[in-house]
Parts: sequence; C-alpha cells; structure tokens
Amino acid sequence: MNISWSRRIFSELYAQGIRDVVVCAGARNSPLVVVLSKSQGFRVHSFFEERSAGFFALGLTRRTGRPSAIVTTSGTAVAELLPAVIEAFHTGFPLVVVSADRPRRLRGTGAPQAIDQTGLFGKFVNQEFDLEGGEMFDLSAWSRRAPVHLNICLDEPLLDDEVREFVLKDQYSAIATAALPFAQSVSAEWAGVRLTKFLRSEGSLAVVVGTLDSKDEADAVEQFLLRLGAPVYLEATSGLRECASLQNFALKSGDRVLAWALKRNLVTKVLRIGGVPTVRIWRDLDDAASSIEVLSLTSLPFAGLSRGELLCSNVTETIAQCAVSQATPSQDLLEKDRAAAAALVKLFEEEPLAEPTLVHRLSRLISENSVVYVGNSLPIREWDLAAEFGRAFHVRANRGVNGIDGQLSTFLGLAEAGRENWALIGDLTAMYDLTAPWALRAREAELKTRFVVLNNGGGKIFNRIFGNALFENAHDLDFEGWARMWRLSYQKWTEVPQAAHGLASAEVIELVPDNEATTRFWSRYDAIWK
Ligand SMILES: Cc1ncc(C[n+]2csc(CCOP(=O)(O)OP(=O)(O)O)c2C)c(N)n1
Repeated sequence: MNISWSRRIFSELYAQGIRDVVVCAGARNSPLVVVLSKSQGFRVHSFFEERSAGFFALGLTRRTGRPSAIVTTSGTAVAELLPAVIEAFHTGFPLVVVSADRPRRLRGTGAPQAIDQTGLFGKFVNQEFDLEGGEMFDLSAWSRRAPVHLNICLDEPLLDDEVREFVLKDQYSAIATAALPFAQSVSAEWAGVRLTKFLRSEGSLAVVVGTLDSKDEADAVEQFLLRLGAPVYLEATSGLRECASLQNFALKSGDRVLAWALKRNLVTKVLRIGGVPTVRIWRDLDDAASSIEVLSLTSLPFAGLSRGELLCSNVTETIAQCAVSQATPSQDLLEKDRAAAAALVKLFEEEPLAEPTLVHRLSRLISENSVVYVGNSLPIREWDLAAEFGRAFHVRANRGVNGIDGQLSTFLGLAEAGRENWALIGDLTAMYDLTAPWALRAREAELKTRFVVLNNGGGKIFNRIFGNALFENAHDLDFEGWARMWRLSYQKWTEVPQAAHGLASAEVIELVPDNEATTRFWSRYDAIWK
C-alpha cells in the first residue's frame, strides 16, 4: 500500500495548506518521491544535502507564510535536519518533516540505514507521528508555530503499485489552519495593563526593538514609540531604522551607548519589543545582581533572559491596550549618542578600508527595498552599528539560536523574486554552507542574488573577544573557486564602489577588509566610550 498511502499523505498535507515541498531523495523514501513527482499542485524543490535543505525549507516557510515540508530518506539523513528544526522552533516557524523509515521491527537491530528515528527532534517538534501500514495523522492540534515530524515506516516492495498523475484538491481553509497561541501567551488586555504599569513605574526608560513579525506590527510599534518618546535602540530586523518619524529618539551610535547609559544610571529600566535582541547589553542584563528592570513584549514564548518579566502576547493588540504617558528622555544620553554618532561618521571617513566602514558603504550601495540577509557573528552586529539610517530594506536573519549554519540556504529560501536579494555573511559562515547554491538551480531564472562574503580570514568575532588563535580558525582561503564551481559570477572588493554596475543575476562578492584598519577602527570606537 506504499503508493496509495503516499498519495493520502500528500493529499492531507495539501489540505493543510502546504504548497512547497523540499525533497531529498533516497531509496527508502522512493514511494513518497515518485508520488510527489506525479502530483500537480506542489512546488517541488529537489536537494541532495539534508542540512542545507532543512534551512532552505525554513526560508521558504518564512517567505510564503505557509508551512513547507521536507521529505528525507532514513538514517542520518533525518538527523541532518536537527539544526533547522531547532532554529524553526526558536523562531516560531512551522515545518513538516516527513522522514521515511524502515519497518518498526528493524529498530535497534543495526540493520542498514535503520536508526531509531522516533524522538530524534525531542522537544523541538510540536507533534510527532510514528506511522506504519497506512496509518494517518491528525494535525488539528498542531500549533503551526513549531515543526512537526511524520515518520513513515515503509516496507518492501517499496514501489508496490503503478503511479498515476494526480491533481491535488484545494480543501485548504485558512481559518481551520491558523496558528494557535503559545501555551505561555497572555491576553492582550492583561499584557496591556502590565505594560502600562511598567511604563508608569519610577525610573528612566530605554526601549530595545528586536525582530518584528510583519510590516503591520512594525507600523503599530512605530506609533507606540512616537507616543512614548523614550530613547530607542532599533535593531535592523525591526524594520524601523528607516522611519523618519523616529529619528529624534533613535540611538544611532551603536549598542555601546546603552552600556554607557546603564553604567551611569541614565537608564534604569529596559523595555524590549520583538525578538531576543542581538545587543551586547542584553547579555549583561542577565546578571542576577543587576537592578535594572526588564520587561519583554514579544509574540514568542522566549524571555531571552533568566530574569525580568516576559509578556508573550500579540504585540500590536497589547500596545493598543496600553495607556502611554510620554517619557522624559535623558538629555545626557541623547547628547552622548549624537556626539558618538558624529564620531562614528568621522571614523567611516578616516578608515575607509575597515570592516565596519565597508558594511556602512555597502548599506549605501544596496538599492532600497532589497531583501538584506545578515549572517550571524559580526555581519549582523556591524550592520546594526554601521548601516545608514533612513534607508529602507527588508532585513532578515536567523536569530533563533544564532547559529552560523544554514545561513545561505535560509537566505535562498526567503529570497524574493522581483527584488534584489543580498546576503552579507562571514567567511566561516559561508564555508559552513557551501552546498547552498544548489537551491539556485531551481530558482535561478527568477532571482537576483548577491552573496557578499565578508572575508576577514576567520572567525574575527573571537579575535575581538578572546584574542586567542584557537578560537579564530584563521585562514588565507578565498571564494573564487567556490563561485566558479557553482558557475556564479565573482568579484573581489577591498573597497565598496559608489554604484553597483554589471552585477550578474547571481554574484559572489568577496569583500576583504584591511584587518589593521579594522583594529584601528575598533580601538578608536572604544575610545568614544571611555
Ligand atoms: C553552528 C555554529 N557553530 C559554532 C558557532 C560559534 N561561532 C559563532 S561566531 C563563529 C565564527 C564565525 O566566523 P565568520 O563566519 O568568519 O564571521 P566573523 O566572526 O568573522 O564575523 C563561530 C564559530 C555558532 N554560532 N554556530
């Protein structure tokens, strides 16, 4: 019954609203793969490397707003999906993992390509179904804010029937398949009351805005911040850095200004809105001895700190329920920020070859409205520090668990046709995901993609933190051969040009900073805060 069962499985997934299926073929999943190849209705993406494929599927989910599915064969192929599943779990995105398995009777016997696939994803899946002999699954209780795992045990003969073309029927109902609230969620009314109390309490407030879920949410937060009038640190993934209306309260000299203000008691309470922030002070706030009050308002159930208070609720509805009184921003803080921001601009002029300056100039080169994917490690931090304020981009990142894995694959999944798509990632991060351009083979014609590899010769974030060579994995490799292998155009830049001419539809740009200039830049930046 493998063939007819596979048809029922895909019909059900289609009815659940899934439209994109990433498939990594092997022998054990052959009934699923063959049925998929004969089905009409899915966009099928074929990949051979499951780790990248998992992140690509996550990118597709993020772009389409619908869960995507990923189909693997048995054994370690399934295990390769763990990083993407963990990232999806921590960012509240759905994925459907469909793993083929050998029959249950072989579990624990050491038979070829037979591992115990149940429980492989642990607490990072919302539901797991271990199915055999035509059993079906019921996804009505799936939160759609985390992955699910369907483990399909298939016996031989694998291809046990003729496979005919079939057209999938659209029974998908957006209402029946809407995401459920997290168990930790509180009502917007309750959250609004709590937020009002926090804002009215004694103390001097700063706001940090991390990743916001949508343009509508960003618009609502913008209006809220305007009413509040408190100093606000806007991470690029908030989508609010470009708001002209917020320029009077937006801190523009980097996250160090917050550390500076906390040390001087110019800020005594912090409101975080959106995703867990990247800013360094967020880690410092975890200090149990800290007297700084912290409140997090986020749609995800993660406090991101072991102290402070979490309001997991609908952000837009909560701020609509909140009675805001205008804050009185610390003038000392705003003045320091203005002076430091001016010093930063001067540093960009005086150190044109330093890494943050290259990032700054890149942010002026990239056309507005592009998708900009910023990789973890220094790229996201340097973009937050150095990207030109007021320019509108769609900034994306994987900040669930801050991994340097799967970054290019996620980028290719979420890249949008009809826009330019730029990825800015570190060199080790690029090496981690060398197979990612495989995904372009299916999407190439429609996509404009620029992979900017900031090649500073290793994991330079550690150089700044530890100054110990073992952390850095220093190297003198370049990316020209990688570009050639995937038949991508390639350019090497040591400076960012005034305008981007002659870029191919898919281009690798190796951006090479002058490491001495970068060291000088950071020591001069540090001096601003002494
Ligand atoms: C999967 C994973 N492994 C290891 C790490 C730890 N880590 C954080 S940054 C980093 C180095 C990144 O180097 P690179 O991509 O060159 O960026 P740079 O630090 O130079 O900006 C490493 C290994 C991680 N975040 N994720």
